[in-house]
Amino acid sequence: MEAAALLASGSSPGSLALSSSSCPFCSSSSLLLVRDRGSLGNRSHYTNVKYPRSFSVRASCSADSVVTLLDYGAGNVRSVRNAIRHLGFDIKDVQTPEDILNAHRLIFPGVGAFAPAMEVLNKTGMAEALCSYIEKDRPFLGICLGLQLLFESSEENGPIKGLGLIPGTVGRFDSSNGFRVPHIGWNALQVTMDSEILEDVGNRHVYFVHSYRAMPSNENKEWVSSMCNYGDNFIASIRRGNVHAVQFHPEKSGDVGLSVLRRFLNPNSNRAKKADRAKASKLAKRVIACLDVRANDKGDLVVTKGDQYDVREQTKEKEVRNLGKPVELARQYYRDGADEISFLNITGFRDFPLGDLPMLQVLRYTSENVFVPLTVGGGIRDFTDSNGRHYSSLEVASEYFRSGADKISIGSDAVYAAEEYQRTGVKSQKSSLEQISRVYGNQAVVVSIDPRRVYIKNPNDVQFKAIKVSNLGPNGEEYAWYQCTVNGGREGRPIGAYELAKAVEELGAGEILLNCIDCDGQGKGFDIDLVNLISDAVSIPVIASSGAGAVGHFSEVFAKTNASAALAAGIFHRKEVPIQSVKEHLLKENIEVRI
Ligand code: 1PR
Repeated sequence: MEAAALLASGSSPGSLALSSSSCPFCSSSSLLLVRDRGSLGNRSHYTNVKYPRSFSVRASCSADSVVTLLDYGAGNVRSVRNAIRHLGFDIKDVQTPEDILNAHRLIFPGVGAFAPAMEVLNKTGMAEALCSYIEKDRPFLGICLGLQLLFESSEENGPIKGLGLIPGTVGRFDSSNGFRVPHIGWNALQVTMDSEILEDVGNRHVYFVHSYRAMPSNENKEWVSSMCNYGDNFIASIRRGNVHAVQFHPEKSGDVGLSVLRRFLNPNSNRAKKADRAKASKLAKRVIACLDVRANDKGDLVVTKGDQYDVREQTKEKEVRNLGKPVELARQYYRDGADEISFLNITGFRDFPLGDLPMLQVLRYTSENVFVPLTVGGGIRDFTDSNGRHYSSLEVASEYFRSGADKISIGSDAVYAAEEYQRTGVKSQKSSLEQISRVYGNQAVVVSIDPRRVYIKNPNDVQFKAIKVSNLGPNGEEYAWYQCTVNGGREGRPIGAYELAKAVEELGAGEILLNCIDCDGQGKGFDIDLVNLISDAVSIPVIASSGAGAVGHFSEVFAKTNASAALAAGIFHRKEVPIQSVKEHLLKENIEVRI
């Protein structure tokens, strides 16, 4: 019952938590229904927070404008709620099985892992109500795990019996053939059956994030409305009458995803189809905009950007560089076509992130109308405040998730966890990385690595993995190893980026954000040697970061390495290169991207 204990200590206001491994949006939440323990201790923190009007559900509304949401207590369905409200609908939460039976339309964004979800549904009588609702052909939309649960069984920690409405099983992706698991990113659908809700998808990508998938068979072919290919064909959506379910996340698939939701919520909506330039055929390479955020000397939260991690102006005053307001920039990048947005709270290592309400507010406001995945990092670790109150890293992460993050990114604390794992050879199960990935699923946990190049003459001079580098060192050195750092590059640690990447994959990381202090802010291109070293070492997706200065740097990193995504900051903030130009360049170079 480790997870239970964990959840009991890690839950926070109004949330329930469950052990998860299949879906990060579908994050958190417990079968144990841990409710409103006021985990922040100091609720008064929240009393002054003004939520925007759109967060409140209107009290009186007609049945036509109400959507019933089956959120069986799991953490982050905030994005689904935001998307529904953005489309002008009100939400009624399911409290009892009768609420399901009485729904006019029901959305089920399945949350967490298959087994605990089924346990909740069975214990609460919701399973029976769901089956009855669906068998009556009432309007239903399942999302991600909400699709998988309709099948007979899942191999996720199983076999575990599902609702059994659709013949077939749910199994894990096979990573042995070189496909990175989890399947994270924008992929293409092959539509196999008319389905109104998919009408605007056309040749465009939609966002997936999962390690398990339902397999097509002769027995379920009458249900399947689209497939997706990732190593093999899996079921991307089902449809029978008024019953729909999608494996992808419409609430995170930009405007095309919103149109899927809109068509489900309002089947009569007939929107003029936009000219479709897209030719989605496979998993796209992602272009990510990164916002390094910190308080400036006046105490305002600003987006900043350094040269090799130095974010202060080269003037007498040495002020923190101010490149804009986080929420505004994030919205801008969403409109410009960013596939994902990352916020890094770069002083999180010394400040307590839950004391940093502006950062949580940034997430809340951003997630209201930015419908692509949001990652947040900085300061995710255990913390004891000045009153002696202990906060677990899981509480910190939970607060980020609840505020709108889809993934959290761990920097310094992952380095300490990897060092300990290397030293002892034992997974302590206690590190922030292990705890958060156990509860929220590894798809929700990114490890951000901040390595610095250390040139050496001979690869045998160090105990770390060293490689021959493309550009010689200052004294003609042909080799280098990449030393990991913590606290924003301030302290070098006795572990290499290669060793760290392998260790954090084993400890439960779902993705690696690979920075490079030498290249950061230099605009001379990504460190191709480093990206190859790390992306060949692990089977989880790697995001190349640091050094983008021109569109050609993006095509170079995708052509020469196995990176799944490329992240940039400075060129976007300084408006040197719009995201759209990066995408158009990549398309010209025959690199598939989402447009
Ligand atoms: O250690 O868990 O508190 O996390 C701190 C996080 O903040 C880490 O992800 C770390 O990378 C980040 N960070 C800490 N200090 C700085 C700094 O700049 N002084 N920013 C910092 C790191 C790196 C990138 C950047 C790219 C692209 N920023 O994310 O955006 O290098 O830049 P470019 O395209 O302009 O070259 P913890």
